[in-house]
Amino acid sequence: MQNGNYEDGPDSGLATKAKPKTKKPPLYKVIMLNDDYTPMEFVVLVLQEFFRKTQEEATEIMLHVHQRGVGVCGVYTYEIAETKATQVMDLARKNQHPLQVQLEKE
Ligand code: TYC
Repeated sequence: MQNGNYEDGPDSGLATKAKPKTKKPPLYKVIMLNDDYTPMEFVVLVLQEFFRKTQEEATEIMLHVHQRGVGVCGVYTYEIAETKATQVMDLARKNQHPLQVQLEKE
């Protein structure tokens, strides 16, 4: 009989309650590393354009990375994180900046 929790009678010991199958995908931080050569303005622009930060947020993150060596640009599913990291590194390389970003599993 299909009757939810009581499928095999009361106290059968079988856990038959339907669990909602909403598996969350793993998330990845896009981490930005400090260096001595990438201009501050370029980092702020990257944070605004690729990570949808306001100028104030972008400046705050850039200064954090500048002072502490590393900071989080955003958290995404793997494909989005990987795409953003690649786009940022491509743009940096085209502008001859050594800016590095990495993924870190949450
Ligand atoms: N340290 C760089 C400078 O003084 C600025 C900078 C900040 C570079 C953040 C990279 O991820 C970075 N021009």
